[in-house]
Amino acid sequence: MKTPEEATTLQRTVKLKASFEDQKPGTSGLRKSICKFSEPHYLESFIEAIFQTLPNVKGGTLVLGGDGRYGNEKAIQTILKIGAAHNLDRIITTTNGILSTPAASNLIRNRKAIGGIILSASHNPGGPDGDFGVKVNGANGGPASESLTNSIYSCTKELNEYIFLESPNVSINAQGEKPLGGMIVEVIDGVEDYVMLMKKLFNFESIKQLLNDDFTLIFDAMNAVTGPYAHRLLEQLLKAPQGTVINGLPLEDFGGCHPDPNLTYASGLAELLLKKKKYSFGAACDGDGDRNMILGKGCFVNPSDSLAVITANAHFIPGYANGIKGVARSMPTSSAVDAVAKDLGINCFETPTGWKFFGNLLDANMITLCGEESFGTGSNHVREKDGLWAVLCWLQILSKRRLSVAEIMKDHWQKYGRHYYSRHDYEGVESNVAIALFDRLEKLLPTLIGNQFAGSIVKIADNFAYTDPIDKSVSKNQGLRIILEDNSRLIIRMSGTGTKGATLRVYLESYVATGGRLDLDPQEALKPLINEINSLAEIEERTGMKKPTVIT
Ligand code: VG1
Ligand code: CO
Repeated sequence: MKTPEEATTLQRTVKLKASFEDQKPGTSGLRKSICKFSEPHYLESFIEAIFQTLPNVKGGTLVLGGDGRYGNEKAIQTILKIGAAHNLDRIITTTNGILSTPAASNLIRNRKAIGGIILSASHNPGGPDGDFGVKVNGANGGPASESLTNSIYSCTKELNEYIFLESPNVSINAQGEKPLGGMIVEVIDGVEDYVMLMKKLFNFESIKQLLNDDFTLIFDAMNAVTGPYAHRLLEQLLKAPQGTVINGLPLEDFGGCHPDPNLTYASGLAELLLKKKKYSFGAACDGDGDRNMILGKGCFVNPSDSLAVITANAHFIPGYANGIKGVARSMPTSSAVDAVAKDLGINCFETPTGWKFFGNLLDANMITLCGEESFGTGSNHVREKDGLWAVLCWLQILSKRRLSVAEIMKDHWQKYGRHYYSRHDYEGVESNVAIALFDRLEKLLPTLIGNQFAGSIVKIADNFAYTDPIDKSVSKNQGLRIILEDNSRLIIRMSGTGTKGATLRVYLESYVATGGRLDLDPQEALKPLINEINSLAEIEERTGMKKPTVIT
């Protein structure tokens, strides 16, 4: 390897100036097909824009890793060389570049880094035909704010060249410190710090006891990043039997699967718990480890309910035993947690979709727990949602309450009433079809107010806008909502993370108070809303799809 004096910083002229034009505003980073990322200078240009925009790059420390998908190590090498040319003091990466999103968030915070780059397209498929992504996190450990994201995007439009250090690759298959030009590449074990954090929050002894008793557990890492974390936490430290963690080796193509922990893409696990009723508890995480799905024997826990249950039972978890400051949920997430917050006498904030909107509330210590309907749950321990943390929350609650998951849910609904909830996703819709459907519906909204809708009357019909309580920034266009007098809610948004055509998401919620029917199938309970929105928005007519691609 060349010494700093010998190493040369090269400049390369960028030829793909306009290639980020179709970047969807609002996403904290870039998520595209691997094919797009393979275009010459594409990744390099985006990384250059990050280093030109992120504050304090010169002399700073950056955290870098990914979910192990196809292209992970190659991208790490590219970023190391561009980072060295930008005079970073240090890049902390992990052995073979494996680092989950919540673990990255923790490292950024622990090591006082200027931020991090996480190579992941989250729950999107990987491999040579799959997707790749670059997520940018700020110094608080959370996804880049909208303003930082927009500045990076603007920078890509102005770029004429990028710089990198000409040097051989740095070996990252073993821990240690290696110089790269004037920069240090520090390779660490990506699991260690995260495990230490979990030990601070949870009582491992009581979970161990639960697992020792008549309680069976299965965890599906979906061939993605959580494998090494789950092996260490569940099997080595909590002494769950070997084999508890399935699909525990991160694979470049996730074994050809779609690493999205929901009833469609984790159907094997769902079948084991829901149909075969084989285990007391089952869980899965997504590609980069920030999402979670919780299952009990014969019982699927809706993510919105999961947030509500964790909030109502937080006092059983040592890390939260002193009480919680407040909670937040994304707008399309059901109001189940609102009912718990009301009971606890704490604030409940409603934010737009995307974890970045929780950042300011967490930093200001206004909330302790937060979550999204899209299988995301988390707390102030990091600034990302955290899949394995949610699994440990449930195990801790179960270890104290000694009820089954189904009994916990029943008990919860008996106390707070039930927020029946479902999300219908229409994937791969032609973009202009989706846009036309959306625009037409938006224009119709004002005419709905005061009128009959699915057996109730429309109270609010608008496009959700959010004013951040801390920095007062306004985020408009966050989803169409129709709220009825009986507190039913219907939301329609377009996905910002899909990479093929447009994905239309329809969120449905209706509330049944204690005393009403609490044991219905959600699709049955929501039938009137489903029918009404389908005909109002002309979903089948316009998309040609008879049913949604994914029903949660
Ligand atoms: C989806 C979810 C959203 C989540 C985002 C990132 O976004 O709906 O709740 O924050 O993915 O999750 P969209 O725009 O496709 O609906 V992940 O696991 O990529 O960090
Ligand atoms: Co994810």
